[in-house]
Amino acid sequence: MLREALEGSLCKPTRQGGVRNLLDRCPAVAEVANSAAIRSLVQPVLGLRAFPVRGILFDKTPDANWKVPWHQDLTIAVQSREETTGFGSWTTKDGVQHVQPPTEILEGMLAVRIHLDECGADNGPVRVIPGSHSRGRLTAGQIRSLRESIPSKSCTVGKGGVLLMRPLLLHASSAAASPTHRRVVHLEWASCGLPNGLRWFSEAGGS
Ligand SMILES: O=C(O)CCC(=O)C(=O)O
Repeated sequence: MLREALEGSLCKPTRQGGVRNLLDRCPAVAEVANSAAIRSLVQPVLGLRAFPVRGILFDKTPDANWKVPWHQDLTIAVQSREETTGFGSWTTKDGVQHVQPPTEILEGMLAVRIHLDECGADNGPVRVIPGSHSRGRLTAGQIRSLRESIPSKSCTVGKGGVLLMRPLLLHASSAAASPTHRRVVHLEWASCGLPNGLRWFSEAGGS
């Protein structure tokens, strides 16, 4: 169902290899995000009140065989810009306001990555530094020293498999050695509302 829905025009990956705001653009993705199967993976980690807040489709193809350097996911999507203590680095992506929230909000989040295609060693899998998510927001120097001291793990996942990861987990990914399609529906979940009138951009349950 998800694969067919993503062939629809609003959900089709662009040449940059992805689609943002999937929870709003693609009802089938919102349905899967809210399904009992996905909730049963999220709730043991974030609790019963967790709700999905963002969906992104990532793909790697011969035309868009991208790579990303080591980083933590520090940005959330919100409905509008409300200057708030602890929130900074405001940006707009695809017309949607994004911001870096305080670390505690990121610590209460989880990403569920649903793999629509096989993602083996040659398909540009995500590589992670195990345990790095428990060290808060990292400086460039801390990222360098963690990379030197902890061996990375490559997260290969079979077709239909799901990978759970904390946004603060240090991660990177290489271009695919054999690019075909490597579609991943990346769903972010939160466990709390935002302060000062800020609202999650996709509000399938939160405020
Ligand atoms: O899917 C990938 O290869 C990388 C995704 C990523 O870097 C991210 O979610 O921040």
